[in-house]
Amino acid sequence: KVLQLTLAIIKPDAVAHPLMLEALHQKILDNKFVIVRCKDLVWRRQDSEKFYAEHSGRFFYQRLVEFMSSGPMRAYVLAREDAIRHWRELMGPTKVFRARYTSPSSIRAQFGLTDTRNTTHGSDSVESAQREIRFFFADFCVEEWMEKEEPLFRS
Ligand code: YYY
Ligand code: MG
Repeated sequence: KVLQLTLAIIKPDAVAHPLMLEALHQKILDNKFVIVRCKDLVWRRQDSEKFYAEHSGRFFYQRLVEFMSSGPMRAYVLAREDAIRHWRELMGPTKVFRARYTSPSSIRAQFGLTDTRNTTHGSDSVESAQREIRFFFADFCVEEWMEKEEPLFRS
């Protein structure tokens, strides 16, 4: 099976809590994701605005943008078979109370504080994964990784 790449973020609420950060990092490893790239960073407000441009105008945009540039976060490029779907499944629904009701063992159900401070991000399509990986890791070339490194993981 061919590996797929996704972009995952551990958001500032979770990075601020050392045990939460540790637990989430471990969850990535426990779920058979390969960590292809990983870095800690802080967004300026304009980075936050650009990344979430698709939501500009929504009622939650300002609080989202403010929160995402409020402190350190951790970004990952993760590889797995069906990585995009698996990571989003692991995160659970966007809204924390819905997550607690419908997917009680998901990350957002277990660690999320509010609909904004919901611990993690995951790309939602192949196209957004491409764009988001480039957003964080400008020098990372998806096509090159697929050609040169992905085959190393095949059995
Ligand atoms: O992809 P996902 O993160 O699950 O949700 P989106 O609908 O793309 O929203 C992005 C981001 O916006 C969400 O993770 C938190 C924030 N947000 C919010 O603060 N309040 C809402 N009611 C909905 C989304
Ligand atoms: Mg989204």
